[in-house]
Amino acid sequence: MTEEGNRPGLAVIIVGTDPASQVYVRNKCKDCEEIGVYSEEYALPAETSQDELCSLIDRLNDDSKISGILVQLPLPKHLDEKAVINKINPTKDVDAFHPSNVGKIMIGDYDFLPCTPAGVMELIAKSGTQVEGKKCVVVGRSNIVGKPQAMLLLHKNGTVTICHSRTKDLAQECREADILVAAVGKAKLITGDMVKPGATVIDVGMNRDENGKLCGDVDFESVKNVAGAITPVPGGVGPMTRAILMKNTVHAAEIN
Ligand code: L34
Repeated sequence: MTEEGNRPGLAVIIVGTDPASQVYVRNKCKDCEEIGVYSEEYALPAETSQDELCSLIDRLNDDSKISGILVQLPLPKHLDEKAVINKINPTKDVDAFHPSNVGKIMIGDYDFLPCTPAGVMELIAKSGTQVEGKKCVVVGRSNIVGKPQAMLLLHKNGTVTICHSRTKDLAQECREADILVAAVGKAKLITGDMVKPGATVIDVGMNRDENGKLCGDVDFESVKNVAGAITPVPGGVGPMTRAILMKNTVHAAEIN
């Protein structure tokens, strides 16, 4: 694509100095370098105003070097996340967070899939697990992971349950899952006694445990002996999320 004058380019915007977000953004830019994607990183101060952020997005929407635009979330509280996402040209929305892309995913007719849920589907497929007809339980209902995750599993003909903080008996719901996706953000919430023997367990969590160590929503030590397949944290869904981002960026260059 570069030789043909259509080198993919990604703009990554980070507002503020959250150390975890800084690591994720740095990794994304490194990934670009590794595969020959042009990248621009915008590290904006925490005090950045809505107008300043929106004018930057306007400028990137019009910049032909930039095929994908990613605004790292969460944003500082004074910024309106929805309005910011709405500003991104949907054909450059490599996160697939824009309402028009979310709607397209709902009807199964899309340009991009959101990076984390699509990465999870890839991990499930590569583990050799068929989704069709299986009981799939997604724990968590965020717009970024839980909801789109459930939709992608449904598209593959899974029978999908979404659990959340008001679910009556989480352990029982989880025990029925052939495929269990944990995306709540609570360290080691899912323990071995909550998992069906042989189940495929995907851990989307990115938490710190009591010793400050990176850990997922799944208690890996107790679940690994019960599950048929399990992803670790780190080294599981996170790197896969970044791989899908690269795929989406290349696709964005094709459609822009
Ligand atoms: N706009 N905001 C936007 N898009 C996204 O797709 C994200 N997300 C989530 C947070 N905010 C976002 C990410 O990129 C979470 N996330 C993400 C991506 C990659 C990794 C973690 C979170 C990752 O590479 N994790 C490494 C460990 C990194 C470390 O050492 O801290 C891993 O091996 O899991």
